[in-house]
Amino acid sequence: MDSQDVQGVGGQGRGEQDAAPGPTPREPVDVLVVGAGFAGLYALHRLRGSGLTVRVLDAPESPGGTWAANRYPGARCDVQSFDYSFSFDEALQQEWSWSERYAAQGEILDYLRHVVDRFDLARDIESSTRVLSAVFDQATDEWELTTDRGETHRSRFVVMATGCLSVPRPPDIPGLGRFRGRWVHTADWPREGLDLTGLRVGLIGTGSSGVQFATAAAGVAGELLVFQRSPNYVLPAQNRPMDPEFERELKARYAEHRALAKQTTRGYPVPAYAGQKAALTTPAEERQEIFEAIWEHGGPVFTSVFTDLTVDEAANETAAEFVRQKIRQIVTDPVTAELLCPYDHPLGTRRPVLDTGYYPIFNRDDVTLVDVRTAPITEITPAGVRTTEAEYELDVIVFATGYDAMTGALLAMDIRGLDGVSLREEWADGPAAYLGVAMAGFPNLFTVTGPGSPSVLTNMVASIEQHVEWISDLVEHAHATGTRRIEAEPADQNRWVQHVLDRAEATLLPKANSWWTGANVPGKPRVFMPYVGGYAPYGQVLAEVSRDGYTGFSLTR
Ligand code: N01
Repeated sequence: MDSQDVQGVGGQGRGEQDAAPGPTPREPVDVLVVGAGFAGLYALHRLRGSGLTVRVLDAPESPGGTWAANRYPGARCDVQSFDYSFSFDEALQQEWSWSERYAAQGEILDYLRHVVDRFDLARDIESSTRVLSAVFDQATDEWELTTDRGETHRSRFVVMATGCLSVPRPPDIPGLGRFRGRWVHTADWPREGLDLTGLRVGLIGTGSSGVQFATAAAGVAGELLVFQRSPNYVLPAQNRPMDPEFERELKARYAEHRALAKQTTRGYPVPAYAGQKAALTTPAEERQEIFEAIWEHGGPVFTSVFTDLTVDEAANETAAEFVRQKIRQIVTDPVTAELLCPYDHPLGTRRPVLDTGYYPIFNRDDVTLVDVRTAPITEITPAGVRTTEAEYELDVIVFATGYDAMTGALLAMDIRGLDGVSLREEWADGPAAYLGVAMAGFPNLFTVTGPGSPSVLTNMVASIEQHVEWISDLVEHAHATGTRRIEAEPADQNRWVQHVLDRAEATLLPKANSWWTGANVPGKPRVFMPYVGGYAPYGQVLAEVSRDGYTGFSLTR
């Protein structure tokens, strides 16, 4: 989406106006997969490897999911490259080399293109094909998906690999249509690029996307104005070029490293000293040393360094104040430094933001922090942004305003299960899914990293592999046993949903207004969506469910 294509945000593609009257039915397949990011690509490879016929339908013009969409300057992953990559194929992980500790967007997209070629995936992927609806046919126990190409696709099983952060939130500020300059959303950066050299650029949004963009744009833009509503705790990634010696050593024991990752709560190992002690019972001097060590180590593991940071507000405050002290040390203007300090939520209750030099940009003369909490933005004017206090003239406005996360992509489609019941209605008060992978009343349909699974709290690639493998095993089992219908039991689903809520409530995580709770989207039910139980413990639950004959599911032949 950019100023020339406002419609792109919010799940609408080329639109129904292109659709020929009367959809054309396509040859049925065993499994339809929706989405061709990490999840869809692996689902295709894995299911095809079981001898099933699989077709992937994907709205963008080429595969890559979030890494094809987020082409904004500075876009980079906040999980280390050698962890944020597929582990299912030893040869793949041996042959691929990451150039940095944290991979930039372009490199991850190159990796995914390599995966597509290496496993000959392209022949079963239909790009530029947006699924508009999915309807369960009770007579045949099959799904029928209708696309914006005016075609219908049928299969017994459907895997929704639609991503947790794939529906950008459109800017909801009045007046945008009148803006004379150019505006863009970070999640839909122009493919041809956008030269910001010398321009007056305004950035709205200071989450992960905004922070990365600001860091990259400072010094390129003639002037950068960062409109900040809520400060976040921005932690250092400590990114660096990949050390060839480290890479050699890691690759020599890659399988062992992955096996260790499978036993962790995050889906990747953390330093040995992390998670050993409680902050409140550790003497202040030692606590400070441990915070310093993990700050130097870098990465999102900061929030796991003590056992009590996410469950005890006083413990959390020790970490929060450590970060505020760092901000005050880095940012020389005390007023700006104080504005950048978060006080309104405990550290880690919103997704931690990782940076590669964010706070120092505020020491530059050409970067200004505009506090839009005390003086909110009222409108976009033809010249720029107006707040309750001033008007700021701009050539470009960059919106890093986030996503309708976790449920947005699923609910953008009209999904109808048994008796025509719609998922939108079922989820009107918040998402409910058994194990975060299947919904009662929607047989044979599975979600990869859906709400109620650890997903966004973990290394997404590890969680994707975990889900794809489990779903594939179930589909293979069904195929082998002539099972026509797999359905989550409502009682088991209710128990799981309650368990997910109880586990979240035992932590500080639901306390903040975050996209984890849906609080960033007006009108969205406020429910803490991911499962805080952790990657490995959740994996054990999945393993027990399948070992015991798929408890909580009814399997009908
Ligand atoms: O989105 P966000 P994001 N006026 O929702 C502000 C992943 N990710 O795209 O906090 C003014 O976090 C809003 O302000 P407030 C990662 O999981 C990963 O940055 O609501 N401001 C907030 O500052 C991440 O968490 C990577 O007060 C407005 C911002 O917009 C997730 O994606 C990189 C506003 C939205 O922040 C989402 O991150 C990028 C308004 N009207 C993303 N409306 C990496 O791997 C919204 N805001 C590193």
